[in-house]
Amino acid sequence: MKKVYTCFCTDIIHEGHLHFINEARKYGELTVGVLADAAMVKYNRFPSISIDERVELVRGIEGVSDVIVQNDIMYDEIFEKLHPDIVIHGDNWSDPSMQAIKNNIISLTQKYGGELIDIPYTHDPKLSKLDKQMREKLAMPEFRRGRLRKVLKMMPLIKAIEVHSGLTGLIAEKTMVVEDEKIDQFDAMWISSLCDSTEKGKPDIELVDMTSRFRTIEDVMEVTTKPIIFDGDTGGLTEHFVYTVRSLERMGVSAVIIEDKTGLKKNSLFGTEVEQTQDSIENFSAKIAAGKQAQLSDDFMIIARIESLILERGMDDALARAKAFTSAGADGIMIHSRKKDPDEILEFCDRFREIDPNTPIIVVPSSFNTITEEELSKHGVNICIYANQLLRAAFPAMKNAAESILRNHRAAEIDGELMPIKQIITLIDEL
Ligand code: SPV
Ligand code: MG
Repeated sequence: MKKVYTCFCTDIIHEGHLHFINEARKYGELTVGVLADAAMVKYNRFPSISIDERVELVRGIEGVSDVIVQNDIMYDEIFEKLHPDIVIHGDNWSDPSMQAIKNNIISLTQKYGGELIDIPYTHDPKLSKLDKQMREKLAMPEFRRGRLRKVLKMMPLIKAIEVHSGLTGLIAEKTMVVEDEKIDQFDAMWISSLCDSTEKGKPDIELVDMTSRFRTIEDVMEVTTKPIIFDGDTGGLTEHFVYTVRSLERMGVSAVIIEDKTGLKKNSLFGTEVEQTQDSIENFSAKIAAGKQAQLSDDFMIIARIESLILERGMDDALARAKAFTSAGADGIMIHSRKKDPDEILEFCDRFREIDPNTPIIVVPSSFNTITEEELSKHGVNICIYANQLLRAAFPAMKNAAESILRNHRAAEIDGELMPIKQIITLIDEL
């Protein structure tokens, strides 16, 4: 009997899978690998049931001799441990991530022996609908809300990118790169007050009201499934913040970050160049506690953002606040800096980790942008937010296109720099 191996990355078993198993078992004794949680997330297939449940689901299928957990989307560990004679895969090799998997399997068969056999995918509208419904489930508020806490448990570092519209949401949702045989993508989205305001041509001073900010959330939510972290600015008055918490929870937002400033908030990247007032530890702690008291689900997170380094009040003040805000119930601490050098951020992280090994640390490396995710993770950072890059990328490109049309009195000259209409419309899913 030949040793046959295939990997499953699904939460439901339908006729297509059963057909696939039936074909695969014809080649020999079939072991099915079930892709582990973290690998599924990196591959943009968020599991809606646990790994144990997925293993049981596959174990129950007739014709499956053994079930194991496959820890990585690439097959190195499988070939080292199992030495399969045949690896069976669907014939859906078209996108770059699939190509990378195919190359990986082929190079392993050259090293260890064995062969790769494709089985054609079943193209049945009924089955495609089932797959689509599974994806839609991930977009439901109840499910999406808890997704941030889940990924925090699965992965050492979560990468979030700024989104301010349905289109930027789609970029955060779908962008995937393959490098050094590793597939990577963003884990979460950040709805920045700076970008939400700038997109509307308004200053970042809590001028764009909550109704409008919620509309942005809805636009993003309608077309994506990834968890949303909302920039709640100061949270406003405590009496208002409690309502904001309830609304965000109801919509399916995973977390709100509020900063310890008061009065007319200005963007932190202005630092001490403009007048900004830091809230007292007592007031801000009371705001956090009131928010935690108001929230109805266990999933939702209220994260306290500390502005002591921005306002040059010193490291000890930042640490004292971090301690107080976690005691008041904050589910995470965001520490911000506008220095180019990451030293003060790293010092904060190291010292905070000495007193608190668990509370998630969130950073926004806009100014200290040379530090890598790996270095941040070594210092205990759990969430890295790329807070404004999509907007900053779009603005000069749009301005350039507008200037080119004005200068040339036609659009032909700029066309080569623009995405073809056909490509941009394929980004948009139709129901
Ligand atoms: C935002 O993106 O709106 C932020 C981060 O709050 S920063 O602009 O760096 O203050
Ligand atoms: Mg902001």
